[in-house]
Amino acid sequence: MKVLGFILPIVFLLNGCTPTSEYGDSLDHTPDEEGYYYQLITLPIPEDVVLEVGGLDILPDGRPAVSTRRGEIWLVDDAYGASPEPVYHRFAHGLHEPLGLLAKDDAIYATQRGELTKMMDNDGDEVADVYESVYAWPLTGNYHEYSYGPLELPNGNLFVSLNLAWVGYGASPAKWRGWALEISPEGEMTPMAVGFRSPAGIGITSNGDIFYGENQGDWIGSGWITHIEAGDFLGHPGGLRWTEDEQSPLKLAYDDIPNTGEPMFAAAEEVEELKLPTVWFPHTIMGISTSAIIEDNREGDFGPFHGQLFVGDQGHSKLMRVYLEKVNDAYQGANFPFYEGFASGILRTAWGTDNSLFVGQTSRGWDATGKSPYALERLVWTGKVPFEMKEIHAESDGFTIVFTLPVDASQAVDQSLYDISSFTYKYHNTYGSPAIDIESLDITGADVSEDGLSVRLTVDGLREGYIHEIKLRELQSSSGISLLHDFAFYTLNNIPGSASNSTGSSDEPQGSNASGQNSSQAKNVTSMPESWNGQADHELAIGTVPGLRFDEEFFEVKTGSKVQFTFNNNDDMLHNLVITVPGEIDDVAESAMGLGIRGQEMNYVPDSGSVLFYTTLLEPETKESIFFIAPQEPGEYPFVCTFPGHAMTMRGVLKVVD
Ligand SMILES: [Cu+2]
Repeated sequence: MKVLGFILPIVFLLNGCTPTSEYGDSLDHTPDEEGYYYQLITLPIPEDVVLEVGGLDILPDGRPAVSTRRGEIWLVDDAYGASPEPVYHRFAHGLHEPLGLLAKDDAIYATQRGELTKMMDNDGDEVADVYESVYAWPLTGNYHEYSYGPLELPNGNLFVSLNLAWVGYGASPAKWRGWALEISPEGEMTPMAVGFRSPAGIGITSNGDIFYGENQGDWIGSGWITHIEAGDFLGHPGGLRWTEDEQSPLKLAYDDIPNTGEPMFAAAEEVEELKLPTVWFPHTIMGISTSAIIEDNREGDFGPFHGQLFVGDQGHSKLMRVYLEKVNDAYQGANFPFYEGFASGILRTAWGTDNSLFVGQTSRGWDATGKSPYALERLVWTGKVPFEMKEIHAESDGFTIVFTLPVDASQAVDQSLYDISSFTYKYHNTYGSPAIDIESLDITGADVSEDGLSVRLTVDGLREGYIHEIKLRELQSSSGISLLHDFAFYTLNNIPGSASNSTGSSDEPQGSNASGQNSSQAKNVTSMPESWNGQADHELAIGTVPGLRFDEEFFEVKTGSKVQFTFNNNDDMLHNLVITVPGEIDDVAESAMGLGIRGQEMNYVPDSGSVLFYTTLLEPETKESIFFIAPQEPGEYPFVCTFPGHAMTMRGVLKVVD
């Protein structure tokens, strides 16, 4: 067995240089190139080894173990150093396209198409003697029935993910296609989650959180990574045919999934089990085929991104970087370009014992920008810190961008430096989706922190559920280095604070209304105007009763009188109360529905001249009083709750009389 420590000094001696400059190739690059910060080293592969990498892990002694699409497992000696001359040693063969590999407890596990297999070398010759079936699942022979894993879970069980078959669309002709399975070392299987299309990239963080990468296809508008939890439905309904099995953790049917082309977040409002992507990878911009996911747990020895994820792309032969944060108890975050120019299509990554990143590649069956048919490479940090957007944090009214180096504050305060727009994708059974519903946002502020490491952007028009593209122009660090990558995408599943925004505070925008009849009156005045001298002419009170109804459906007030109208939401769901122009109640309710994702932030009150007065959207067990002058025109003014689904029953009449 080769010991790493004996190899490196020889290399240094030959090169006549110090360890820090061993990877001296960054001198061939300028600071505006990725290669200045990270050096890519290609490991030679002998002609008689077809190393179409399907699985990759690092043995405790530091050697990479590689499974190949042709069914072999190779152990690689002498894989380190700046100019490695690796020696390949075949550990196993005859496997059925093993697309994942795990070294654990003196054994090597691999996921074949139809089986999780444990291999052991009992006689010490580093060739597998025992091939043990841990758990097997059926196959039909469809070419697209790829199987991935295993990951080791914190409880010691193993996690595998199974592609759908492809029959012109994603389908699950054999059991558990489109599912993730948890398998104990003793071979006990528990189906964990469903909704996968092509979950080739899976990774687990040091917290034990599992993420998978999805590829554009039917139901999948663009690539993404998603945090998987037991019982999730991840988005492709092909695997739902097996939810009737008694082991299934959820009961959801294909026909429960709306195939309307509405965005996924809209579908998720109907389908509780539907898990939204944690971070979208916009097609062609952030790759075209999401693959390997690995956490940077290198404590700074791979650069300034500890705790973030690196995500591979097979078709574009590149790595992206992901910053995650939790908002409303769910992960979301931003992705950034990281490094491109790998030799072939990236499928697998693993940390070397020297904190370099091994990258296993193949482009068979799926063309890649890297033109080698297969490759094994290492990415090594040169010790130089690139000027990058390191993190993006969502705020209630914008974003905070954290940089790796202090910014030039005189530039960074210029709002015109930033462009933000938001968009989403269609969720439907056709292949992929264009970006839809694209809107630019107005930047209203750019404040630089005292240390220069972050910029707080305030914007108008954040849209919950949407992907937000954040572009910068010409920004330099305080030391004059240009940004290495000047764009990122933030997946804004939740706007911080949005869950509590709707409780009835009185700081709603006031007075911007287009109602001809009451153009001088604000529509949501929640404290008594001073001119009333503490006295309303009418004090109306309303609550709710079961069956989606108000507890009073008729009130009478005098024209031009001072009205205090108190809505006590004593129900267990959200409601509002909207007073409308006669004859317009149905139009107002319909416009409220049309607000889509923006509805809640707008209290489901459309910006319409037909709305006279309204309460905000009230949480259960909260109340709000609104104050207004009754119309001068006698008539029957309907009121209604415009929360989606309530307008047909939650309505009443405010009669205005002379
Ligand atoms: Cu309601």
